[in-house]
Amino acid sequence: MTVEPDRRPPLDSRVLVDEISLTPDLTLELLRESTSTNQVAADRARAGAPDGLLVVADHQTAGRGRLDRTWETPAGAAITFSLVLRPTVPPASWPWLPLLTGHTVSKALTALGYDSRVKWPNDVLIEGKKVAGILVERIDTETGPAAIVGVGINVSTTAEELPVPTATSLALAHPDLTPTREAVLLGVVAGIREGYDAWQAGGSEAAARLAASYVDHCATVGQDVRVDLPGGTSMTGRAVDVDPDGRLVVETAAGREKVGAGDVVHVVPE
Ligand code: BT5
Repeated sequence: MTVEPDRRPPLDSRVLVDEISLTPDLTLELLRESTSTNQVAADRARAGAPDGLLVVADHQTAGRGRLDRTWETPAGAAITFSLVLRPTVPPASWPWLPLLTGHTVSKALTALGYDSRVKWPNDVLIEGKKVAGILVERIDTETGPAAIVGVGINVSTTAEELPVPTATSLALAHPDLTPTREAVLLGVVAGIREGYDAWQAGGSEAAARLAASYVDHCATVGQDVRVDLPGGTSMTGRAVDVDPDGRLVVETAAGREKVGAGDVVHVVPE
């Protein structure tokens, strides 16, 4: 997919409106430009927006990553959206939401022909490079807690435009496949909605199936890793599993450790 950066078309609102209106449990708010869709979706949820509000920005100018990091996407090259969800699963199950999102985004990209995997907890990789980032935030609203599920996917971004060398785009990973941004967006959103609904409705059996499927498709399990922990320390070892709470299980020299949050680096042997 070679699209000249200055000739990228805007998202076709008619295609998105037509498709999304066929899905009763989604409502579309399409913004030509937005600072951060997670910010807008959180504002809407606090103002009472129901489960299923989908805020899409054609161009996001101040995208947010985890831990105050930024998410950078040139106009017309990426997909940036946030979905308001109002989970009814027990609080103990919430940590699975980011993992579920990464897993379903990866599955949707696989259905479009990409060889995609998840790096724990939810970076979506193609050939070891990050093609999509996910930021799930829990917020309190007057009608109960809501989850803001934010997803950014690099679609036609060129190597020069990517902010870091560890990133890739769909176009760079597989130039022969040329899905439109609309097709990628609709496929990914449908995948998240479907996976989320099955998980919400299916109780402990669905949770166990998700965990098994996640572990099977997680690029991290079985790898030698370094985990940079939020406190500034790090640990190294072999990632061997994901526990029922969604934590990464790492076999270290000092025994098995469980990690609930951190940045994983896959250590490739020299
Ligand atoms: C993430 O954070 O990966 C979460 C990104 C979530 C972005 C979506 S877009 C729609 C919604 N609205 C928002 O405001 N955010 C969400 P983290 O794991 O902290 O990774 C951030 C790091 O990824 C940065 O520090 C860069 O190193 C790198 N990065 C930034 N932009 C990137 C890009 N376009 N592609 C790949 N890597 C990128």
